[in-house]
Amino acid sequence: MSRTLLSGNEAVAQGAWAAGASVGAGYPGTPSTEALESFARKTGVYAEWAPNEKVALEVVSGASFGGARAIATMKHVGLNVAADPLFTLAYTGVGGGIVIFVADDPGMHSSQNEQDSRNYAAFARVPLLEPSDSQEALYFTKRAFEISEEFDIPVLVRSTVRLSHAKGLVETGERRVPERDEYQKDLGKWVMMPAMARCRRADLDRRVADLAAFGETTDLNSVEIRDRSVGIVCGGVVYEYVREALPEVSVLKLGMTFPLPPALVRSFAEQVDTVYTIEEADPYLDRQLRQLGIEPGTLDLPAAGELSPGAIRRAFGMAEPELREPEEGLPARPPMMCPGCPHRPVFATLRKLHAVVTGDIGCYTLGALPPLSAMDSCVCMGASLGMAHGMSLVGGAGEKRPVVGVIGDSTFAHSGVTGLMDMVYNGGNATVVILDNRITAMTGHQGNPINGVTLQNRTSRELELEPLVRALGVEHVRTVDPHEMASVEEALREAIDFDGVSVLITRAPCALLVREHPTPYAVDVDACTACGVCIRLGCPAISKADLSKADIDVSLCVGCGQCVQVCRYGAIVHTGPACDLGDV
Ligand SMILES: Cc1ncc(C[n+]2csc(CCOP(=O)(O)OP(=O)(O)O)c2C)c(N)n1
Repeated sequence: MSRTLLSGNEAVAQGAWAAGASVGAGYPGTPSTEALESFARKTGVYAEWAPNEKVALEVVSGASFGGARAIATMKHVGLNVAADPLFTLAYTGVGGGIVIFVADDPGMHSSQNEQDSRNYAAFARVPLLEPSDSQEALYFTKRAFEISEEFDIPVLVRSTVRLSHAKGLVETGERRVPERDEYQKDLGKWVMMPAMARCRRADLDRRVADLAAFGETTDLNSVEIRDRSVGIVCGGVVYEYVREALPEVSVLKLGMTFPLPPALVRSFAEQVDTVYTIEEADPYLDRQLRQLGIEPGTLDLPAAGELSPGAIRRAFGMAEPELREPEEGLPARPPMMCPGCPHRPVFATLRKLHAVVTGDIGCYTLGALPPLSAMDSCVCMGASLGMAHGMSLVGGAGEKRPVVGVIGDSTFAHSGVTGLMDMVYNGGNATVVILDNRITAMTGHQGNPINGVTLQNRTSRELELEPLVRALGVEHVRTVDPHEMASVEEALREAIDFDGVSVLITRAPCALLVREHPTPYAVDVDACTACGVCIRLGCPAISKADLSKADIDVSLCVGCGQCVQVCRYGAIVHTGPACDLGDV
C-alpha cells in the first residue's frame, strides 16, 4: 500500500480506478475537472470528454448496461444538464456500478449559481456519499461502486470546492476489476415505458428503504460522542471545519447523506442536550432531521457561501480574531481577457455597434465587464442563442439596436446547436457569433468536438462549424480572423443587416495556445494624444502613464497588434529588436 498526496478530485479518480471502473465520461467544469483528467491518465481505462454532461451520463449508462463499472464527472450545474437520464436511471438501476461524481461550488468561486446537489439525491432518490477528505474521497468512491451494484442504483458522490482542490495524504491500494456480467435483455428493467416504469417506481422505494437500513450500520456514517451538551450533524468537508472549530463536541458524521438512517440520527439526538446541523449552501440536513421529528437548534451561520471554522466558532459565541479589512486605496484587479485574446476585438466591435448581446459562459463572459461592457446577459451554457431569438421576437432591444447572441466553440457544441436550430426552424431574425478559439479555454484547455482533440489523444476529427451551421438552415454564414478588426466590423455589420438568422464565426486560437509571438509594441509618447481608445480595449498590457498617455508593459504584450488597429495617431509602434547586452 503506498501513500501519496492527492487532491479530492485525484482521489476520486484513484478510487474509481481501484474499483475497476473501465469507462469515465464527463464535461469539464470547475471544481470537478481534474477528476476525469486524472482518471484518463490511468492504465486500463477509457475516458472521454463528452459534448455535455447529459451525453456523458448516457455514455456511462450504456457502459453500465453492458456490464462495466463506469463513472460520470461534472460540476453542480452540469447535473442539471444530466438530470434527465439521472432520474430515470434511478428506476432502471444499473448493470455494472454507476458513480456520478459531482463537485459543488459554495461561494461561487467559478460558477453562475450555488445550487446544492444534495437536493438532487433526495429528488431523484439515489444514494449520496459525501467524503470529507482525500482519503475518504478514494474510499467512498470505491464503496459507491459496490453500493451501486448491491442496491441496483446509480450513486452520487458529492464534493465541494475545498475537498476537490485541497490535497491530503492517501493510501492508494491496488486495482481490482470485478467479473463482468454481460448485457441481458430485460424489458422490465431497461425499457422505461409507463407499464415498466410503474413497476420500477415501486421497486425504487424498496431499494431506498433498503439503503436507509444499510445506512444504520455502514461504516460510512459514524458517531463520535464527546461532550454531550452539543451534538452536531454534518457531512462532507464541513466535518473538518466542525472538528477544527469545536474539537470537544459530539458529532454525527454522515458519509451517506441520502437516505438518512432514521434510528441512528434519533439515537444521536437523544444522547446530546441540543442537536445542531451545520452545513453549506442549503439547510438540507436540517430539513431531513425535521422530517424525522427532530428539532435542531438554531445557529447564526451564513445562509449562503462557504463556511469556515471561524464562522462556526462565532456562531457558538467564541471569540474569533477580527478579520482584517483590506487596506484602503488598493487597486481593484478584476479578471480580464489575456493579452492577445481573440475574443477582445469582437466585443470592442459589438460595443461600437451598440448591439444588445445575449451572452454565454466561457472566457468571453469577461466581455461583460468594463471597459468592454459589451455583454448584456449570462444565464447558463447555451442560453445565448435562445435568448437572442426571444429578445429579437419582442423587439426588446429597440428599433435601432441589433440583437446578437455570442457563444464559444465548446459551449456551442455543449448546448448551442439546438438553440440555433430553434432560431432557424421558427424563422428567427437574430445574429449569432461563434467565438471559435479552438479550445475549451475557461476550464483549462480541454479538447472538444470542434477542435477534435480527445481526452486520451485518440485519433478523431475536427467538427467543421460552417457545414454544420449551414445544415441547420442558416443562409448567411461567414468566417473571419478576429484579430483583423476591420474585417470583424464589416462582417458583423453585414450579418446584422441580413434579413434572417446569420452566423459569424470568428476563428483564431486562444492566446495561450500561441507559442511564438511577434515583437511587443510600445507607445510613442510624442504621438500619443491620451485619447484612451486603446485603454478601452481592456488589454492588461496597456495602462495609463503620466498625463493619461498610454503605456505598454512589454513583459505582458504578445504583439497581437489589436491596439495598433484602434490607434488613429500611429502612436503604437514596434519596440524593435531585443537589445544586445554584449559581454556582461
Ligand atoms: C452546465 C455547465 N457545464 C460546465 C460549465 C463550466 N464551463 C463554463 S464555460 C465552459 C466552456 C467554455 O468554453 P468555450 O465555450 O469554448 O469558451 P472559451 O472559454 O474557450 O472562451 C465550461 C466547461 C458550466 N458553467 N455549466
